[in-house]
Amino acid sequence: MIDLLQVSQLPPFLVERLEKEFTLHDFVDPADPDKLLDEIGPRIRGILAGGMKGPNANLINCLENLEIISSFSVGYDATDVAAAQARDVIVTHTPEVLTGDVADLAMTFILMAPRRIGEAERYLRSGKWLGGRMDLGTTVRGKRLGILGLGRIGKAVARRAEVFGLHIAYHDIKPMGDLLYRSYPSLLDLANASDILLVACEGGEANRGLVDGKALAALGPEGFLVNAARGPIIDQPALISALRDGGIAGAAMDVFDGEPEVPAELMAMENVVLTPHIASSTHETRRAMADLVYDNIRAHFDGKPVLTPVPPQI
Ligand code: 8YV
Repeated sequence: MIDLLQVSQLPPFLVERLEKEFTLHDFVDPADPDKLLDEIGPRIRGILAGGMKGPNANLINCLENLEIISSFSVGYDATDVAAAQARDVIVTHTPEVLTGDVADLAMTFILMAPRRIGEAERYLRSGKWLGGRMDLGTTVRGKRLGILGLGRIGKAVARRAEVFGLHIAYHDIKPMGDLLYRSYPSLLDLANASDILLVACEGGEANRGLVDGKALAALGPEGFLVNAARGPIIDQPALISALRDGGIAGAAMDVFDGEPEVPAELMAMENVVLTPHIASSTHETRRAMADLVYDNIRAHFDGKPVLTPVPPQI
């Protein structure tokens, strides 16, 4: 059987399916990684990765017979794709199948933060309602939604937001062709012209800290920030300051810099919605992602083209 290295947690149903046809080696948290690699490294022909944990250049380059990395995620910033592709190692991911669920969560956030839904639930549960009505929220309809990164997920959120009567604009480094949405040449221009700023761009080093203190200041004291992409895209200390000092009105986030650790300051704030990276976490989507991870691996080792390769990065 072909040997695969599993570097990230995967759903049990995917592991079980793969184990019927491949030998899987658990490398999620190895006690002695060097010893294990000495033993099995030369046999490894594939890596199973995830959105938050993938192989770095060192690991990729020490596996001389590596042919493919299949990531259980649409985002591939955790894998050193450039290092893999430089060695002609194929990298695959799971686009499309999770777009709907991720967009649904982002749209939920766009409603939740201005309407103060998380805070309202805490208000009721803690018995505060008995002491009087909660403060007012903000209407979402008619507000300006700025989308940073108009890819598959950004577009899917835009379609949902149209139905809720939001005015949509975006900033993207890629030309988008003819769209009905207004394009802004920079994030600052977009943030200036937005009531709600949705982060929907790729993660990775190039975008680390992209949403910085200046962008948050441009969003302004009545603005809301929504992030269901990657935590490090936002300068987290700058966000905490802006939320604390009234620089922005509120935020809703599914991802964090350094997750699963979430800063205590954020946890203590009322004007934030926080979820534990659940955007794609539905039975249906996780099954579809697992099928795609399997299908990519199977296709490759059957000598067929993979279904969803990561585009060339170099
Ligand atoms: C997953 C993700 O939670 O697809 C992505 O990029 O971040 C999420 O769908 C993650 O990949 C699980 O490993």
